[in-house]
Amino acid sequence: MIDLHYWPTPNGWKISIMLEECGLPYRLVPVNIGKGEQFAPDFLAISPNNRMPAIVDHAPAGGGAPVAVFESGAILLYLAEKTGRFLPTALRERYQAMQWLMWQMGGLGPMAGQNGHFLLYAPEKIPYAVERYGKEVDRLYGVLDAQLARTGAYVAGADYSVADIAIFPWVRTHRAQQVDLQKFPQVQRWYDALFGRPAVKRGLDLGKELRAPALTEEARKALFGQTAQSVREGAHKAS
Ligand SMILES: N[C@@H](CCC(=O)N[C@@H](CS)C(=O)NCC(=O)O)C(=O)O
Repeated sequence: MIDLHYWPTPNGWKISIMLEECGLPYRLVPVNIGKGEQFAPDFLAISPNNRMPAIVDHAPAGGGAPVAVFESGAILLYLAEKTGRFLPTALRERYQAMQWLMWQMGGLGPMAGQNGHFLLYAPEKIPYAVERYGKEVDRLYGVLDAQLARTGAYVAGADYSVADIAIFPWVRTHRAQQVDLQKFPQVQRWYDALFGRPAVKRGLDLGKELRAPALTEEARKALFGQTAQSVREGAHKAS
């Protein structure tokens, strides 16, 4: 059995989608990041970066002690290796999938995260930040569109892979990011194809009842004022 430490956000969806795609049994352990539960000592022992998702595999390959993994990209690779699914074995295809997974982890995810922050959550509009991240997200969608035109199928080639599973949840937020998919026809084609997958739907639905309708003052404090001190205290005393 796998424990999935999770909250329904784009980074969380990557793993709920992967688990559903692989048909692996798992148990949901909610981490309410708006209430500061990412600083609970038990959670930090698994995920020292105080971010979800994280997993604990109680039945790892080869037996032995449970294996804990944090960082969604590492979790996707772990689950792909465990199941032999969604990561090609041939050298060239494998590194296509790897590099687009890293592109998501180092590019699209962080940039879209900042874009969303300055569009939706910043207490005042900061035009420079909105423009900076808006343009970068636009550029990244252009890169993705061109890649999908090259493959004519999935991000890393002919086969659906961990790269698609990592990228899709962030593209799911395109409206909030003020990205018009009509500008990116290949992304639109790919997005519609993935959205039609039952496992993707189940992954997106996991824990949707947990989502708060709006960002509360408590959540704002837990999420947006963190410093090294927050980590040292192991609690959301971030302000
Ligand atoms: N690079 C990390 C990012 C994870 C991440 O940013 N998770 C957010 C939710 S989408 C979180 O846990 N936020 C809690 C916080 O900011 O304290 C990954 O891909 O796993």
